[in-house]
Amino acid sequence: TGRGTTANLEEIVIGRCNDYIGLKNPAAGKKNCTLLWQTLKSVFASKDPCKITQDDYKPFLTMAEHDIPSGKSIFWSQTGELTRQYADIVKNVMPLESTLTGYMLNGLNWCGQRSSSELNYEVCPAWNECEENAAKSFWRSASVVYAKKASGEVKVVLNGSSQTRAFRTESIFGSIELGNLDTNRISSIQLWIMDNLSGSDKESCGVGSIAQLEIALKHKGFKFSCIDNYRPVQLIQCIWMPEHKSCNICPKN
Ligand code: CV1
Repeated sequence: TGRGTTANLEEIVIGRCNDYIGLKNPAAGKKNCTLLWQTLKSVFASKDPCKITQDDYKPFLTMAEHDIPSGKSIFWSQTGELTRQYADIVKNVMPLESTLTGYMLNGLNWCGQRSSSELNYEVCPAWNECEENAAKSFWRSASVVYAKKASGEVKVVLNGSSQTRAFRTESIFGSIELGNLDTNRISSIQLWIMDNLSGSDKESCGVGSIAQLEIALKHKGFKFSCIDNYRPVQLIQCIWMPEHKSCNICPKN
C-alpha cells in the first residue's frame, strides 16, 4: 500500500486552481475552481480505489482544458524533477505539470473508499498495486489529453543513465503520449538525452533504446533531432555539483 490522501487535499487543489488561473497562467481563461474540485472528487469518492478508469476522469479533464501554446509541449520519462525545474526557470515550455490539471495534482495523493464518502487519508493503493488506481488512471488520462494538444516543435527529455532503458515502451511516455502525438500538428521533435552528472553514460542519441525511439519516430513520419546532454538543462544539474568537470565553463586543460 502507498501513502494515503494528502492532508487538506480540497484546500490545496482549490487553492492551486485559483493560483493557476489568476496568477500563473491567466490565458487558461475563466474556470470555476470549486466546481472543478467537486467534479474531481466525484471521480473517486465512495469508490473502490482500484476501480477508477481513465474514462472516469474525462468530465474533469474536459472542464479544465485550455490551450497549450505551439512549441511549448515537453514530455519526459525518468526525468520529471529535472524537467519541472527547467520549466520553472525558462518559462518557455509547459510540461503537463504546468497545465491546470497537472498543476492542481502534481505531488499529491488521493483516493476514496467503497464504504464511505470520506476520502482515505490513511492508505491508497501503491502505484503498481492495481492497474486502475485513482492516481495512475488520472496521469494516464491527463497524458492522453496533453499529448493530443502538442503542436509545433516538441521536446522529449530522457534519462541516459537509466538503470533500465531511457526509452521504455511500457512507460506513460512510451505507451500513451507517443501514440497520441499528431503528425499533422507537430513540425519536429527534439530529443534531449540527459545523463546524471555522476552517473554512467549508458545510452545516447542513436544508441540502445534511443535508437529504437528514433526508428519509431521516423516510421510515424516525424522530423526529429537528438541532443546529448543539452547544455541549458545540464547547467541546472550543475547547481548541485558545481565542481563537476562537465560543469566547468572554461575547462583549464
Ligand atoms: N506524467 Br507526479 C506521468 N507521470 C507523472 C506525471 C506526469 N506528468 N506527474 C507525476 N507522475 P516515469 P513516464 C508520476 O518517470 O514515462 C506524464 C507518476 O506516479 O517512468 O511513465 C508526463 O507528461 C509516474 O509513475 O515516466 C510525462 O511526459 C511517475 O511520476 C510522462 O507522463 C513517472 O514515471 C512521464 O511518465
